[in-house]
Amino acid sequence: MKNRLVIIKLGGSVITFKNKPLTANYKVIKNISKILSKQEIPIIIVHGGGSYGHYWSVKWDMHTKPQKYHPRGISIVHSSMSILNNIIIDALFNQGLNPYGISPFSFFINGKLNSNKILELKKMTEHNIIPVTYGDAVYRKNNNYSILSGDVLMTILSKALNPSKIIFALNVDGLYNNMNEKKIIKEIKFEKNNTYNNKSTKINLTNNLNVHDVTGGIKRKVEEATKIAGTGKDVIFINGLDSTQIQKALQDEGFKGTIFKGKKYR
Ligand code: IP8
Repeated sequence: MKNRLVIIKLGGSVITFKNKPLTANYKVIKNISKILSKQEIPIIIVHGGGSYGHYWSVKWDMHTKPQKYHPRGISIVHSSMSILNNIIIDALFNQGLNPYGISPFSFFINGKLNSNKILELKKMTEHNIIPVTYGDAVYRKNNNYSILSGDVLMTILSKALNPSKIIFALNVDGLYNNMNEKKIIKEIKFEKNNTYNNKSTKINLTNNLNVHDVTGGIKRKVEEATKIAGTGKDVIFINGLDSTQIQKALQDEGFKGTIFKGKKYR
């Protein structure tokens, strides 16, 4: 059977108002849920922390580096992420879908990725379930925790599950050549030396960085997209605030955005 699995990351700036602590963007979440309810394809969703997880991570000085963070911080970051996860689960469920929230805690054992557990996500989609996982404060080992970004999860899941499509829904239309012209770079090709060809365009990442983002904002997304494309798969960046772009990307209908071309397609 043809592999049709799609993995989609709903960015924190799409599903929450990044500058309003603990505020979800219910309208956008509903629009995206409606679009997803019309698809007849196996889907896994990953979502970011936005004004939930990032808000508390900053307050408790928690980062991506595994450390013995304060237990109050660990608890509140995780709890805020599970609240946000439930908001998304409810919206998907209300559109007739069968979402199943999963903390990435369950993907690790003895500080290492548990690949058998990750493979089960794909199995679940065969039974019409949509696994919905997310960036979180994750137990590593010896009581060290770290903030695991949903972007890193995208790389982990893409490598393990060989999806047919990988989409990052952002709060911008794609990668801009620079912040003055704001021209979308349509395609970025992999070079032999594992870098990207963007000679005619200079990707300006610094202007996109967000101070409330403990996991690295757009820079991290580009890094993860680069890693995934290095394994041969295309990665699509689109604007998730416009849910029709998600529809178009899912249906190959000429969406507006940036494609990182997978290495093998050159
Ligand atoms: O927004 C980070 O996930 P991201 C989640 O995908 C937390 O980087 C807990 C800050």
